[in-house]
Amino acid sequence: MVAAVEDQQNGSDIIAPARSDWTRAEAEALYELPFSDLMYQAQSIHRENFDPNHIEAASLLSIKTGGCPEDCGYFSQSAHYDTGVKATRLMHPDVVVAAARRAKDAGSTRFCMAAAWRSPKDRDLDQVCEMVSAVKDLGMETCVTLGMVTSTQAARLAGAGLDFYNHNIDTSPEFYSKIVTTRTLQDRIHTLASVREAGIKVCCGGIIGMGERVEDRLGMLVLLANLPSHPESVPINLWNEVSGVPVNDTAERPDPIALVRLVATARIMMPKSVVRMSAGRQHMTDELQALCFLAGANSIFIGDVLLTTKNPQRDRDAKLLVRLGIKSNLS
Ligand code: SAM
Ligand code: DTB
Repeated sequence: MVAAVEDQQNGSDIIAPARSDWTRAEAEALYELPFSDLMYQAQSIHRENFDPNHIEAASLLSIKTGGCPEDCGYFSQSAHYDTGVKATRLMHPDVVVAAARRAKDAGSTRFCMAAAWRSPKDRDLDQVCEMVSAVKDLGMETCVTLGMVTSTQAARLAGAGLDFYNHNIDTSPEFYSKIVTTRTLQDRIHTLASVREAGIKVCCGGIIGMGERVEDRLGMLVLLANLPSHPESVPINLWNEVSGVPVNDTAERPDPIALVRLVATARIMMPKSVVRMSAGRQHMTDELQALCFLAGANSIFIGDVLLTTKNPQRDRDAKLLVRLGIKSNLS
């Protein structure tokens, strides 16, 4: 067993420096610890870095839906597949700001605006910058996901006051090309570097439940944890079913305990990152969510829909957080 992991398993001496030199073997050794040891370490590291009784509530809005030219085998908005999702134009900034205000009133502190683009056109970016500034003026943190951006575009978003850019690596380097065929993992990493260079915080994670192996899930965590800086936000999405896309043929709902192990491993490998239980929570029991929070997840999306798929009802989330004594802006 890897020495650092062995030290941690032996008990009290928890080490939590932010490292960027994780090996797959170390990630696997953590993941395979006896459940109780893994949870103890994850919870200890979580407490060193965060209030364990607080969860961030974020909201999502699809500001431009459907017709995406990219071929991502999981995506309801890809123009390559007939999923029944209707394509729309970019929303007017006033409509976006009204939605952000409702999200804030419902308890969200972060507002994420998503557009189904391969990359934004400059004239679209003007409108997105206007949205970012206006949402920021409401006192919310802002996040956008617009596909690939150049350094110049990232600098413009930073100038508008953007806090976070969401751009996921989605899965392991080995599994990536089985899911996404129109852009490489290197393209993704290039955009992440442009966003960083502009001084915007990075939101980067992936999906589980597409038919990948546990090794792929851990490979994804190793790639995230070995980026030049850890992403400030790490969304973990459980694949939400979409009919008409290829992932339907390979998808397999992960064992709930395997999900908790993955969250705990992410918490240990990226001690200061906010780990979000992103898509797929409507398939999770309250007990499973509670275990994920105990393992170190500390962010959720609230609201009845994500982009095109369902999310738990706000009331169910509010009740669960109250039952767990977790503070958020929901109740
Ligand atoms: N065009 C943007 C881009 O290139 O990043 C946005 C893509 S999508 C809205 C953002 C992320 O949501 C994806 O990278 C994927 O991780 C997640 N996602 C998309 N569809 C999903 C689904 N059906 N279930 C779970 N996660 C999903
Ligand atoms: C992320 O990692 N998850 C969010 C956000 N980034 C943009 C998107 C989830 C989408 C779930 C599928 C849908 O509703 O269409």
